[in-house]
Amino acid sequence: MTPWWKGAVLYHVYVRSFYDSDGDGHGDLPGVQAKLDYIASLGVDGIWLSPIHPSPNRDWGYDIADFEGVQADYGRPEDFRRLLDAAHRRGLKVVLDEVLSHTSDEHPWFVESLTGGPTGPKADWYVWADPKPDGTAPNNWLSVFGGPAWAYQPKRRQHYHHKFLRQQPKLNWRNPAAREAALSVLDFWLEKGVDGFRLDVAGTYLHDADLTDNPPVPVDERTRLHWSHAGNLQRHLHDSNLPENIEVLDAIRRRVEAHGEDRFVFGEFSEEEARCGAYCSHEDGLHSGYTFVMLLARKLDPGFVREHYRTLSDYPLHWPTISFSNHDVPRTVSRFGGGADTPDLARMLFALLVALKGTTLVYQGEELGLPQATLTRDQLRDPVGDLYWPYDGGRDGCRTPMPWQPGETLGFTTGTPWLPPAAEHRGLTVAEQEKDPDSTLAFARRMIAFKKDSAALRLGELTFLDLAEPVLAFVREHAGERIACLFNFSAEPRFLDAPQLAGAQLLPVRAGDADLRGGSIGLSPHAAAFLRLA
Ligand code: TEU
Repeated sequence: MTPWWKGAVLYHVYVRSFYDSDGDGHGDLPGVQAKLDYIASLGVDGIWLSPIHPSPNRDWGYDIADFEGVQADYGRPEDFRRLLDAAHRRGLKVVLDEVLSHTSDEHPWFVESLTGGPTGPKADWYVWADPKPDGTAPNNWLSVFGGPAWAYQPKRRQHYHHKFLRQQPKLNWRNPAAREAALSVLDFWLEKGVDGFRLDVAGTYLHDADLTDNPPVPVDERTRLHWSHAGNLQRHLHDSNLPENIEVLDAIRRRVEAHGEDRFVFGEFSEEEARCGAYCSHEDGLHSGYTFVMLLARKLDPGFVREHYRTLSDYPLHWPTISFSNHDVPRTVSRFGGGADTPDLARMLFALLVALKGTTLVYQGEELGLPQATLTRDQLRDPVGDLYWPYDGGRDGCRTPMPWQPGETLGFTTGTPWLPPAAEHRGLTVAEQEKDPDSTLAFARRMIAFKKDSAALRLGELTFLDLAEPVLAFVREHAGERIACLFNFSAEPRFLDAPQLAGAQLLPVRAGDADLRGGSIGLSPHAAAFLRLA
């Protein structure tokens, strides 16, 4: 039987900014529950919740101090139970974000590892190393968030490794007891009935035991990288993305499947598609995964999408997860040069996201075609922006509150919002778009329903068609159903020869206009069109 997650659409809820049920200015679990009918109305198969556990919030929940608890800001454990039941009643799966590569420095494991000294019972639960003889850090590894990936602790006269903030010490997955403790977090939540996990930075569980230096990134490659901070000045070859990391992913998958074949586990990986392909195949590793390749793209380029799938096709058993937008990167419409006034672009990007082969991740607000929010220096809450402004504005511009209805806080809270509702989102609220059958929201619903109804779109193989660029075209095919998917990446109308489409039937689901005449087709600017092939 085909597992539910193959070709499913998951809605990514960034809890802190979704809906505030009690007026304290940030989103919470009862807030998510209050909006479940809206989520279900999109036609999605489930939700992925950003981390819900207690956290000192140095990195907004990605620094966890108690893996089995619920962040007090978000509610009580009963609130999670209610949300889970309410989601299940609506047929929605619930996937948790687990951050098992590192913990908060306030996690009792780390406190014990630090204070118990080099011989204590948890001494090796984190990656501790002596300074070099000259007193400097053990090697040249850099943190993704800038600066050295090592912090010196006088208590142990040693450094500990942190791939992100120094308040996010790396857990030592080479230590069997630490590994078992991390794996049992999965048991705990699966026993509570969750349907699966999104694993944060799943390529980073294992580090090179010899602590080999990382090589620098060649200068010409740096321009390709979106993040300007120091972590991207070297290739993370030895602190992460090790081939043997698959052995940990395998153990995770087995652990998850022990609770039922219907549980789903997918990972977040860095830019390396090939590694992601190797880490997640239907035989080994995780069920699925996604990289930052589509998330960092800034140019609408058919060649780019082709190349992404070409690399993945080296791993025929790999089932991709497709994500264009999340809480870490600028919102899609803005990244590709548009804004609130380019709904055509927003709809085409949404259509492409849903039509590509894989499990689809929709980030809250993507269905509304939201552009990136502009914030001032004093409004920033993300440590990355705070540290690197103005070179890197951080990630707050994609984390502003979900716009529900017109009004000062856009219906997000009755209190003072933790991040300002975006001026750019006025006029794009859920309430306003609900009234308009031509809105981006209405289109998003049609597009998801189309995927649900079409086995080709959900499960089909993807084959690119040779049409003149900048039109991207591919066929999705499954069990005799063949759907051609066409996307005009240009802001100009395009007329092209398309003998492959002669006799095809143009389907009513469409963004913009399409006109099929014999062996040629016309597409309006940023149109997305679908055709049933004989
Ligand atoms: O993000 C992974 C991450 O490392 C990204 O910062 C990525 O490397 C970069 O954008 C690509 O250049 C995850 C979470 O999604 C993020 O919110 C956390 O801050 C991070 O892990 C640490 O837990």
